[in-house]
Amino acid sequence: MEMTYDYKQERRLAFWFLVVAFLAISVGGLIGIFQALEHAGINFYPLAGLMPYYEGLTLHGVLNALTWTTFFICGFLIIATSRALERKMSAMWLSWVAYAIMLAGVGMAGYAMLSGQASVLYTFYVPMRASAIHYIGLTLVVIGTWLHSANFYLTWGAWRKENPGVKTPMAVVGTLTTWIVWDLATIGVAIEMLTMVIPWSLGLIENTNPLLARTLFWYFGHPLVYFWLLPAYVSWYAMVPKQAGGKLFSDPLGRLAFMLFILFSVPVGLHHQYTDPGISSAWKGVHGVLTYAVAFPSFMTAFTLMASLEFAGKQRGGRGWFLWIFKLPWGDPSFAAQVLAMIIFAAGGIGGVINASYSMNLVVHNTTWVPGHFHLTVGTASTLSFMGITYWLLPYITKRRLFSKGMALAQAWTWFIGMVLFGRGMHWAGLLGAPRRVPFSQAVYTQTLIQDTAGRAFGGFQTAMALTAIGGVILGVSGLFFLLNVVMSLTTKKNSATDVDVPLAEAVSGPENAPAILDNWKVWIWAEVALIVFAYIPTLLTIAQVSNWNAPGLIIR
Ligand code: HAS
Repeated sequence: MEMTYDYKQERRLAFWFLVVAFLAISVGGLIGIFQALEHAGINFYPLAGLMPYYEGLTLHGVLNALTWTTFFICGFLIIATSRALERKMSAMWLSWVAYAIMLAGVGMAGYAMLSGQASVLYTFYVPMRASAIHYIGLTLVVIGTWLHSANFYLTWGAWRKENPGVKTPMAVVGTLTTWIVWDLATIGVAIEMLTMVIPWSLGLIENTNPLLARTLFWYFGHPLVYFWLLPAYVSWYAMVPKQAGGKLFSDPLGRLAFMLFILFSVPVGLHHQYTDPGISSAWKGVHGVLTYAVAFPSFMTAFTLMASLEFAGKQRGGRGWFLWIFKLPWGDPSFAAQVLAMIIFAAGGIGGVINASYSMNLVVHNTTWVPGHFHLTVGTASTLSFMGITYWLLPYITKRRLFSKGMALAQAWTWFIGMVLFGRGMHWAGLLGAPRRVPFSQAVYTQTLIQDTAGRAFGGFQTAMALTAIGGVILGVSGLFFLLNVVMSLTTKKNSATDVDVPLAEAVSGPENAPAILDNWKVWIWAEVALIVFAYIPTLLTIAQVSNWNAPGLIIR
């Protein structure tokens, strides 16, 4: 019965998840253009009678980094899983409840941000204070994702019973890894919200403990980045090789990479806190070493993907060391977007490895280098991949064909070019010492502190910022192509794309070659729990001794 299952329920829910994702990136992306221009001294905020800078920056981060990603991931993974397992999801009602809770949460946070009550940026560091509505809204989003993830575990459990001895398909290995990493990571932010931030914002407790809050946040915050990345890896491993016209080079290597993400994604958060007082350098060093460990599965991924692409290029008649690249299906926007995302990720990932160095981090921390890094990673490796996925996912879900392939291709390339310029500008300015999260055209601080020899404001990094702004505008054009294509696709004829399927790839070396331990989830999860306890408990005990709950609130406008 399963082969004929039409996935209608899953497609319907995925559609509604995607609607929220698209709305979020529309508003969040538009504000991004203002951010980029502002850095080059063209300040639209007062001109357009818009919101204050930090309100804009908060909306930009929460809508793009938190909302677009999370809602897209929830929608995409439900399709990837049900189709790869060739069965319906076990508890769709749970996912619908999750969706309703998440929607209410985003609505609350959106209201708080748009009414100027939550200009605390996407990391909501205390003692900056927002309305309780914001924190409760964000917490509801997380609770919703827990329920949604439960549906995946239940479905996989049921599938396993029906298919004893069969290895979990690659798309589902990646999906379960995503949820395991996420569910373990969100424990940190849930504790921060429920025991400190929400009671404080409601006036039930007077003070907060900023060091403890930051540590709990980054316990969550770094695995959060793998929550953004792993769904792109689901597509890169399980789908792109097929789109390329070939096969995945090695299924066992892919499985090993995902298992290593389970093991190492969480116990690395202190690399965001190298400059924080009250945490021992030794433990920061341990997290630094573990960060190099978590980069390792991405290096393996680079190797496996390159081999898979070469296999496909040669299958298509390509020859030589490099010429096969031109034989790849560059005319397919879904493929092009994702491979361009990979190329950018190679640079973004190396930037991450630089950040992870305890000594190099001191040069780049809190400079525009860091937003440069994360626009190459979450802003491209994930986002451009998700856009590429949209080009087959939307037709699959709606059965309406993509409005314009040409526009989609132009979108992929403009994103790539825009991000090369933007990323170059932000990294460069950061190396010159430009601080992040500062409105350059307004800040007295930067204008007096950093001047060029002629005494001009923010001297030294104008050229870098001009590049950033030009890149930002090109990204804006790309975003417009994307959204226009999505909206127009929704108006194309019903049933004009009934033949679109989820592109699931086979492997040259298949799952039968993978050792059983790579499908033994308990081992990896328990090993991760042990590593988390080892890497965090001593630091949390020290923080309990050296820091106090003594910081009242501070409201930013
Ligand atoms: Fe990061 C800060 C370290 C990956 C996101 N990171 C951030 C922040 C964000 C973020 C949002 O150690 C800022 C948070 C804030 O607001 O303060 N990051 C790393 C490391 C990695 C890494 C070691 N980051 C990511 C990913 C993100 C992300 C992924 C989002 C999705 N990051 C840091 C550190 C900081 C940090 C410090 C703190 C900085 C500070 O001081 O504040 C690694 O996981 C990266 C490994 C990746 C690679 C690349 C592999 C390449 C692949 C593509 C191959 C290409 C092919 C194409 C095959 C080694 C897989 C071939 C093409 C053909 C045509 C043939």
